Amino acid sequence: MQQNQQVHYARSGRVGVITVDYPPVNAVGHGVRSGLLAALETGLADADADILLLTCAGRTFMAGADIREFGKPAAPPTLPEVIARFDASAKPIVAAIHGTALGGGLEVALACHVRVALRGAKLGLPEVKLGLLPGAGGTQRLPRLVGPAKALDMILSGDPVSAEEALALGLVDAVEDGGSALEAGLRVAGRVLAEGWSTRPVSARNDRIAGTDPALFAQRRADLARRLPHLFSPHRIVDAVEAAVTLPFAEGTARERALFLQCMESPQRAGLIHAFFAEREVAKVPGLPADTATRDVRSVGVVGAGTMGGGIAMCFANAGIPVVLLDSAAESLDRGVAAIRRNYEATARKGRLTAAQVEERMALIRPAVSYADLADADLVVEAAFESMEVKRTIFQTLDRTCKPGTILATNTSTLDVDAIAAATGRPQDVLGMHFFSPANVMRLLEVVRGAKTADGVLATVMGLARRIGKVGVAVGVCYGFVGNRILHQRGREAMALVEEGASPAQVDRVLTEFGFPLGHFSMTDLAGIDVGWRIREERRKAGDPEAQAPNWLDALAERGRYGQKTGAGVYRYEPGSRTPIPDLEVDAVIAEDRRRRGVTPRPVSDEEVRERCLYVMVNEAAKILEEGIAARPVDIDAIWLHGYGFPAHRGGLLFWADQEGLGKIVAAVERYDRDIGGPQWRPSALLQQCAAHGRPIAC
Ligand code: T1G
Repeated sequence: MQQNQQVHYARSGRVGVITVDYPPVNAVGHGVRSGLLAALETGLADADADILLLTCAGRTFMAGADIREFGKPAAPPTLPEVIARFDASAKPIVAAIHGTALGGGLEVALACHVRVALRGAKLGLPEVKLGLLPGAGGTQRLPRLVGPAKALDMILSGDPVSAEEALALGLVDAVEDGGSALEAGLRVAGRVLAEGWSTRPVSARNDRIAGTDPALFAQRRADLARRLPHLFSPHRIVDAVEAAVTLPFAEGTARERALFLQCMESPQRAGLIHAFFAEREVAKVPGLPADTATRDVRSVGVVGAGTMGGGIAMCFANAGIPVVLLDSAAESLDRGVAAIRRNYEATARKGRLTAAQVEERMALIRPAVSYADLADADLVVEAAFESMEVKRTIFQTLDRTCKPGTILATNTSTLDVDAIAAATGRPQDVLGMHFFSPANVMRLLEVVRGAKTADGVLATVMGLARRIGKVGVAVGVCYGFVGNRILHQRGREAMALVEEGASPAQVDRVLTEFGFPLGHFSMTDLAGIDVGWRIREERRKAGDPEAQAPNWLDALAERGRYGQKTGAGVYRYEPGSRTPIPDLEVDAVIAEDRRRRGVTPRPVSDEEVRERCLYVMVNEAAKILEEGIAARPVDIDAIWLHGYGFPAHRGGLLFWADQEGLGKIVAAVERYDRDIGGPQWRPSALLQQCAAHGRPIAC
């Protein structure tokens, strides 16, 4: 049969070698599927090949089905068809795994008869993260190798296991050190022939599933009903693995396929795959050539050793980049360094860092009190108090101190990056790097492009974002940039709903039922009510005409109720607990606020809460697109997915808006514009146009 350029066949001694070569990750698309079949047929027909070896070129074994083909008709041969032919092969097949064998890639390896992994390789079935389940035999073969309980753990978490753990589990038959996957595969193929290793197909092995207690599945279903009632595919995964245990292989495989197709049709699959690609798409900034020259970033400075500065310093240390952490006050510096150590030691206690790694990372962070220590840094991130005067002074000092070419970034969340850049003689080297608290945890990084920021500076920081494990999204300059500007509108509506008669707990419940991990007010308690209160007080003292009149949150802050950090805020918290408990004292404060405003509370429906909190976000997002503050809808989707916990199974704010229906949203926005008014309800022209022409906005 004709081979193709994505899969090759060659013989090495008595071994027929099948090599997949489809960069960047050997995704199993139509070309690979066809090529695998052709190469298998060639190998089976090769009289001088006693055994076959499946290996991959490039940096990894097959990393799964080609996600870009989802939602389109599957061109034959389907992956299950290919896998069935491997399973039934008259000649034993060894799979040699390196890099990441994931999803359909691992499923092909499971249909082989022997598996060898290079040390450092990872093996997993991450389909659940895409709203799917392993649809090419994974739910039927994995339990036959590692047992149904461990198979459920792996498939429900979607997390890979190391080569060593795979060996211990029985997922692979050997782990090899050194050399290439091809070399390891040839060694093992030789041993299989010489030592007579078992080459029984996995599909025919039943010892690991025999006698499984049915209670296992009942227990997993109960756990999922409690933890993930809103997700679709995890529950189908339990059904599929149960079929592996209760049905003959062929029937179990048919059941798996039916369940897989149900997941494929689910809107959650569409949402999760949109979220998968969104995270990668935003790294490509429109109008910024991929070959834009970038600057080396070998060392970094951070100005400000507070919560944000410390977290930012950790981001770079975690990536192995030396950091000078500067604070003008020695005691603040000591406190900041101690907080960083506490963070690392807490991670070590959870087993995610060794003590040696803690020391390695601490050694990368050098405390300093003099700006002179930043002179040679390639990048400096300022994370000082949110005051324009303070920041301009810092940037003037950095401008005088740092070597030419140093990139100067501000972590400001509300101030004008162009005004900060204007304090220096190098505005082309200035931009915003807006981290989200806790900076060492949250993946979002808004990269705020100033009017004069050079392309090379933007490209450097976008590449650096990926290097430190962040999802970098390029945004323009406006109050709150993109994420907080949208959050600000949701907050305004959430506050108004409570003033009108809803309770904070009702608003939060509607948002958590939608899929947010925290409601608006629980999140406020986590971030600290005092943060917003101080900014509002600053604007009121400055006589800012835009400043908001004091509200019931300010009243709580004035009572010292800052949120979790003080054990009470919008909710109260038992010592050591983060569980929000409604508090009658807060109800009284809200009632007093209503009386002061002359408001008679009214019943507010959950539907009104949902519409006013979510549609105002969509409307603001559309305005942000109109203004060019975000270049594409996918940028806004990625920002809310990775900065604010927008439920990934809904794809992203604007992806979800299309699924919700723009006509429905626009009609509601226009109604609230009439009934409530205010800038937040002025309908976005772009949103109205998309709705009027039946055009999606997340295009
Ligand atoms: N299909 C298509 N493209 C893929 C892909 C895939 N499975 N995986 C990665 N890419 C692209 C990605 O979009 C990017 O493209 C480039 O490869 C490098 O990826 C039947 C149904 C493998 C750990 O879920 O987890 O099999 O932006 O930037 O950081 O049961 O990619 O360069 O144009 O992420 O080194 C199951 C998903 C599929 C694995 C590498 N498999 N991929 O990470 O590089 S469903 C997955 C990953 C399935 C079967 C079911 C990661 C990676 P571009 P990258 P990386």
